[in-house]
Amino acid sequence: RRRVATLGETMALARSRDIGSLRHASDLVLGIGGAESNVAIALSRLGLDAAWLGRVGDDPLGERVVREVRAEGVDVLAIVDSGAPTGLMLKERPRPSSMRVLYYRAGSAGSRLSPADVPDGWIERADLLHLTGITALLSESAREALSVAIERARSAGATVAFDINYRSSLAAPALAGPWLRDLAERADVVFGGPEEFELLYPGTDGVAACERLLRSGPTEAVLKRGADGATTVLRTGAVASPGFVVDVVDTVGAGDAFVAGYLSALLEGADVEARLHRANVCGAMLCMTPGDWESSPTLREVEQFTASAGDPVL
Ligand code: KDG
Repeated sequence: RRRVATLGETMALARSRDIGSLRHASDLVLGIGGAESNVAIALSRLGLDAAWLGRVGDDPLGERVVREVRAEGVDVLAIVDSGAPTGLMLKERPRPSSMRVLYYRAGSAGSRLSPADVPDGWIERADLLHLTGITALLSESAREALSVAIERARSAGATVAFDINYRSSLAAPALAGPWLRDLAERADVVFGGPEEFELLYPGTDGVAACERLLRSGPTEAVLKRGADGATTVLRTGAVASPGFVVDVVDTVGAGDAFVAGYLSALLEGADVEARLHRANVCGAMLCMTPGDWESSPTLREVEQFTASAGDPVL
């Protein structure tokens, strides 16, 4: 089985069941979420060996993060940091169809990730290293950890995937743009929405920004357009694939499921069309329930969805 390694912050996640402001909500559901562990869980469900590394606080929420990710079959390397708490994310549902995310993560254990946290051999054993821009914006040491991880993966001959995953609440575009661009240019496969590729190369639109990126190192830029599907831009041209119409409950985490679908197919040696198809299925299925990773499908569920995807009620 192919192995994917990923590192980043996973937080406790409390989401409101009620519709309306958290000012009045009384019913919170506790879970966990983090872009990189969402991808690791999704990959594990799709039959790959997935490993996640991150810092958690020495507290019950940190224990919950570790338990939950491990329970999904992910090889977890958690560094317990007694000097800072596990980060927390709240999800508010202002209206039935909208979701608002609030972070309580400044100075969290997860943000204190550093290059020395990653043991010898941990990255070197992987066929693919997956990183996201969220971690890059958490702190200077976390950014440095990603930079060193890329260097190590490249010298071990592993493929490097990077999801730009820009969160404006973590850093302003003027700061984040150059940091994320530097990491993206050192990856092989880069994922992002049109605005995220434009953040790397201001003044260029989605596909043009992808083409610009491909001149700086990566061989594959995957443009995510949500329900409108996705396009992979290669040096030889672009391949587009349509999305699926589903009843959307919560889109948070759909990008991570999409990435996992794409990478799992890539590691199986599938062609670009098949990678995009599986990615779109995984992204669509993730939108159908409230959690950030819970409805990430297994291969069998991908097949079942594909078989019934023509059905407009899906
Ligand atoms: O991509 C989904 C993630 O954004 C979510 O699960 C939580 O990692 C997270 C973040 O930083 O927002």
